[in-house]
Amino acid sequence: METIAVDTKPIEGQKPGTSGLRKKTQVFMGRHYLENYVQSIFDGIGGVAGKTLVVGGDGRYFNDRACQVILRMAAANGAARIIIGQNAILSTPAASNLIRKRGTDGGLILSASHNPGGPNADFGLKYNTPNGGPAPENVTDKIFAVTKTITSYKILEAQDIDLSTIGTTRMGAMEVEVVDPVADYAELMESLFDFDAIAALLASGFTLAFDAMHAVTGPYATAILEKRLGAKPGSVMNAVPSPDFGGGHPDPNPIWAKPLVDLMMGSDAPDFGAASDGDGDRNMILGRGIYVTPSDSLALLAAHAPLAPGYAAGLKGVARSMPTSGAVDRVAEKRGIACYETPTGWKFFGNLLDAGMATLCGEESAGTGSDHVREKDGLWAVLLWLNILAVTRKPVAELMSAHWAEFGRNYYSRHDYEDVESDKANALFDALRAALPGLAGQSFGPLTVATADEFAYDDPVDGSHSAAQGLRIGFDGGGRVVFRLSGTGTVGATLRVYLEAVETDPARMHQDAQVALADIVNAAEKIAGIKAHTGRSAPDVIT
Ligand code: VG1
Ligand code: CO
Repeated sequence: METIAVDTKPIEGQKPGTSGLRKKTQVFMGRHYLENYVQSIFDGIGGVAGKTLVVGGDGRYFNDRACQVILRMAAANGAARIIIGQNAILSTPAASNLIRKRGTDGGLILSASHNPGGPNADFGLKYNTPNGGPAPENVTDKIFAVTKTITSYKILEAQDIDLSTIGTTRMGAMEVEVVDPVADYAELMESLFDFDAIAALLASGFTLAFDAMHAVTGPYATAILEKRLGAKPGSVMNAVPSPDFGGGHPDPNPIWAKPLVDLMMGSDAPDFGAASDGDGDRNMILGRGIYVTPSDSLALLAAHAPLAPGYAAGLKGVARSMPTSGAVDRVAEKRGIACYETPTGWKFFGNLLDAGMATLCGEESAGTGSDHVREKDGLWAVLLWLNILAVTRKPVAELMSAHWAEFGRNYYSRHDYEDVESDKANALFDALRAALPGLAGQSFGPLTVATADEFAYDDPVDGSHSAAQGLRIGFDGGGRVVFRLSGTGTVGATLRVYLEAVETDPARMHQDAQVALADIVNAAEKIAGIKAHTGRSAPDVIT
């Protein structure tokens, strides 16, 4: 086997966005593109000679081919060992766990998460650092810099490795260890939750439906929920991962997981419903007849987490991304624990978790997690919910009502405008940014602006500064609208409008969210001129 250096040119790179690099699959499959990006990662982290890396992905189209390329390049670059999931499969939280448990020099995760998969859909790749978390900006900046100057990459001339058989083989001088993708993760879950209590709940006739959305959590959920905890066979739906996720978007929200939502709202609804995304790091939670918003889920989990053995000592603190509702803030306030507000993207939670300042973290986009790994974790959230349900033996709807009665309710919704022409989206932001200083005190319908600013974050641990993280406008009474551009899309710009209204009157806590948010929606339109700028009359996706 011979290492060859291939001459190449800088790639039409992209500053890694919210989470790694996402591009059309055809771009990643294009001549030298994947290779250039992998070499840029290796060079950006100071080389991989003598290092051990975890590698795996969500099973989408090109996942297997890309992993073989990564193996040959890691070998050519002198890596000592690669730990890879069987058939190149690892959910994002399982990869994070392996990096931590095995003390590796980080890992490469192949996924475009909730983006669709297939030859004409999306692909993605990201590097996670030795703490198991997505690389922070100082690392992604270095990788990005290499993409602009790269002139060659190294690759071993070798045949594909058999990734279907568990065990250790070699590629050149590099060891390749193929591991069961589920085993270590399942063991971690069992160390955090009272599996006996959950099994007893399920044995008592409690029913659940878990929609794996044809994505990576299928094997994990089947092994843990059905085989280990005794949920009825078939409780896990769409359990076999497919390269194009059955043609859908593996995005666990009421739009893309509509069949599950319909089931949970119907007369035959099981007691509990959940769904997960492409790479297994996000979750949607439902009870019979109720959809729990991700922000509410985070707040409820924060309030009840000590019921689970892994959190019995209480929470050191909680953290949420800025656009996530303030529901968890009030739990933190009442419990007397710290609450941090970070920019969107899990990488910003890493330092807080490493420093022991926060135990639970969450995002409005259905990401919830804790200090057990350094990624958000869909199945973990489901198991924590089940642990809480097993202890309280109360229906989801009753738990939520009691939560709102105690803490107040934050009505919440996100309106997405997808594939907007970038110049139009930028024009909207430029105009809105310019208007921000004059907004305070102005009224829009019944709402008066209290504060208006552009969110920036100073990391309390390493002092790093992240600017331009979203435009936010707060109204008297606690309502809020946030405008942000997505960092994970692959075509045009996605405008996200985050809407929130606070309700403390128990008589008004059971309205439809879109109705409760109507004044905020109207104010958002008046303030930003979304229709005039984008030409759109309504959002593409409402969650
Ligand atoms: C979206 C979500 C964000 C999440 C990110 C990655 O980012 O809003 O909360 O962290 O996806 O999630 P953006 O920039 O498009 O708003 V995942 O499950 O793709 O790893
Ligand atoms: Co994801």
